[in-house]
Formats: sequence, C-alpha cells, structure tokens
Amino acid sequence: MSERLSLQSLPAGMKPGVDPRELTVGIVHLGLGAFHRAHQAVFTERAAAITGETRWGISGVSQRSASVRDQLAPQDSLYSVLTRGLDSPAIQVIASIREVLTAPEDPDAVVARIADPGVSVVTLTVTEKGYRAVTSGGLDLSDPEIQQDLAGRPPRTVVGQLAAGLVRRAETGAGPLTILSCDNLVANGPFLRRLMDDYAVAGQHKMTEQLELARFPASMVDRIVPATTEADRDEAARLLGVRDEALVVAEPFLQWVIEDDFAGARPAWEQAGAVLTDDVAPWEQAKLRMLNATHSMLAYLGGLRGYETIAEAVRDPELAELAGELLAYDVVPTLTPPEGLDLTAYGTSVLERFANPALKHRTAQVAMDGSVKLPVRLLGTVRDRLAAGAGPRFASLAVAGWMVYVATGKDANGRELPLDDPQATRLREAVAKAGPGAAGLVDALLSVDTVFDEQLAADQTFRALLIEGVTSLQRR
Ligand code: CS2
Repeated sequence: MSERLSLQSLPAGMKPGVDPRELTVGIVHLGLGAFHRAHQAVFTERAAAITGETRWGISGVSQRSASVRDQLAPQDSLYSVLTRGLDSPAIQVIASIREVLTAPEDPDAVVARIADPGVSVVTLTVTEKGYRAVTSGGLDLSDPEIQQDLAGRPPRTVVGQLAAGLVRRAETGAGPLTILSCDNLVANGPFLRRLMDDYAVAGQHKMTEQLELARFPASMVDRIVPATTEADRDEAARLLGVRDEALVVAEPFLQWVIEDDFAGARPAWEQAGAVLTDDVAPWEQAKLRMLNATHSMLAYLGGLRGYETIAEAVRDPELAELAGELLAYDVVPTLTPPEGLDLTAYGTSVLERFANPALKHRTAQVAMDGSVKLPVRLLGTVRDRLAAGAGPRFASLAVAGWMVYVATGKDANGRELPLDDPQATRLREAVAKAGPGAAGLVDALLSVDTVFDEQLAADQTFRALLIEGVTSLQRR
C-alpha cells in the first residue's frame, strides 16, 4: 500500500477532532519527538474540538534532524496515534500540528515564530540533556553550543532560541509569553527560568522586561511512548487504510498536571482532561520518583539480564519484587502525596502499565542518558533516605545497575548494551581508570561529579550499598 495519509486521502470515519485548515498557530513546541505528538498535541486537539477555538494550532520545532518534517510534510502535517492496551489497538488521526520547523536549517524562522504576536505559549519536550544544565541546576556556560549562541549566531540551543524569541517579541509588540517545560525534571518550570536568567546575565541581554513578564509554570507529563517500529506502521496502515510515516505509538494512559500560572491566553486544556493546579510539585515528585525511578531500575537490571523490553523485565518475578521494594521501602517514605492520590495504588498501577505486553518499550530506550536521568529519578530519594538515617538499598541497587550496565556493556547472553549518553566519553574514561573489584568501579563512577555531588560521593552508607549492589550484579 503506497497512498499516504493526507487531507485528501483521509478515510471517512478517521476525521481528526478539528479541521486543520481552520487552525492558526498559537503555540510553538520545541522538541517535536514522538512524546509531544502522543501527549500535548493530543490534549491540544481535544481542547480545540471541545471549545471550537481555532487559535491553538501548533508550530512544531525539530531540534536536530529534518526527519519529522520529511514525514509530516507530504501528509499535510497529519499523523496518527496508535494506542496499544490490553484490548485491540485503536487509532486516531491528530491535526493540531500546523507547521514543522527544523531548527538547524532555519534558526531564524524559529525565533520569528516565538516572536509571533499570535503565539502566547511555548511548550518544550527537549529531554533532560536538551537543557544544557549543570548538576547543581544552572546553565552550563562551558557548553560550546551555549557559548556560540551567546556570541550572537542564529541560536541553536533551546535557551538561546527562547532568549532570542523574547528579545524579538519586544520588537514585534507581542504580549508576555508563557514557557511551559514538559520534561521529566524536578520543578521543570523554575529550573528553566533559572537557565534563562543565567543566559541573560552571561549575554547581557536586553530582554530583562520580556523575561520578567514571562511565566514558567511547572508541569508533570505522563504517557509511555515507545519508539515506533515498522510493524507498528504496518498495523496502522491496516487500521487506517492509508500509510502514515509519522505514526506514534502509546499506551492508553494519559496524564498532564499543569501549574496554573500563565502570562496570557492558553488553550482550555482542562476541558481535555488536564489538571490545572496551584502546586504541581507533589504530582511531579511522585511521578519521577515512582514511575521513572522503577522504569530506570527495570531498564538496567532487565537489560543486564538480557530482556529486550520493559514488559519482559517486569514480568520477571525477582525484578518485579525489587521494583515493588524500591517503591515501598525507599521512595514512598520520602513523598507527600498530592490530594486524591493513593501512593500504594499508584505504584501498583505503574507496574501494571509497564507489564503491557503490546507496548514493545525497549529497555535500551529507557536506559539511555542515564547520567542526566539518575539525578532526577533516583538520587533525590537516596539523599532524603540518607538524611533520615535510613539505608536506601533498592535505590542504590538501581544506581549499581546503571554502573554495571555502563561498565560491562554486555548483557547476560553476551549481547551488546550500547552506552547512549551525553557523557559517554567521560563515563568510559572513568571506568577505564577504575581500580580493582566492585569498590574500584563504584569509586570511579562516584567521582563523576556531573552526576554525583561531593556530599553524596563521600557518603559511606551509599558507597557501601553501591558496592553490595555491584557485587551481587557482577556475581550473576
Ligand atoms: C522513560 C520515560 O524513557 C524513559 O526514561 O522513563 O520516557 C517514561 O516512559 C515517561 O516519563 C512516562 O510518562
């Protein structure tokens, strides 16, 4: 089958919730990956369908390659979401993306769009590493890309794009902007605001007023979105009747909690099921420390055992037990649940979602970028438990799993475990210089100060638990 999904070929019964030709661009989204297309773009379309508002079309920005643009362009920017749950898969065409920009090819177009007076919200899913921050939280001013943006080239970094967009907004007379981070980071809104402040100070930018007026609400996002495979595209073609090269796959579960702190107009996302609240922190902490932490634990321990997918890993009774223990003994005691959330029930539901056999979410996909994920997902729990005088055994085992994964690069069957990480070189160097035994490896990796701060690296309880964990994993 060769006919592509497009407005023309759209099969009857597959109509999106809105007519894309009626939408104007009101949102710029930085980081047009699968996650955005399966999450914020879906909420935005639903809200538009319910309210009839036509001003919230999305201009999506690919930060690296042109592949998403090349997939979407011949399809009038239409794509579909294939939902895989326990029942038969369902498919839905989404029309909220109205334009795709490729930042490296046309950095000025990105700045111009951010400065468009019709745009009042910029959303971001650029992953942990996309922010170019240091472990302690501020902007990494030693990053060469940041330095080049500061020197005044058309910006390529996210912070540079936003800063240039704010400067230009003062010229276009656009109103104040809301910048909404949707990445898995602690207090993602304030975190990004600090990076912007650092950039403004370093660059002596004249954007102070626009920056002061801008709002940076925090948000918690949740939906499991594995990488799309050829088999998914074939299945989608059967369900749709036409071929969709921009297909994304997701679990049925979908959640978005947003701090209600906007500088100007925003879509009525609450009509589409998002929760607008004064305080996102308890939601975000529960999600990062429970879902993302067990995800990472299963990715490393499961990957080492030779499991290709998270579903296989969590179906291993020993690993399921360890994930449950991580939640019950280490994580839950550190949390204050948001009103209405039962943490025990939430933990159970998270592990059930992981076990979804229809989602082929690869352990290698979750394992990537560990150096920037661990601090967010696991090390806060470790710190809190140590401060309470407790030994975070299971959280330490998860970190030990990462250490062994990084060091051995092979699973139990001798298959390669690729190290896909922005700090891969530094990690490899640390491992190469490690002293003998489990203690040697633990000390070598604890000395990577972009992952572990000085206090944590010097903690003897943590060190002993890591050595115990690495020893038990290496014995297997
Ligand atoms: C995962 C997340 O890849 C990963 O590191 O833990 O992408 C996870 O699937 C999402 O945060 C779920 O909302």
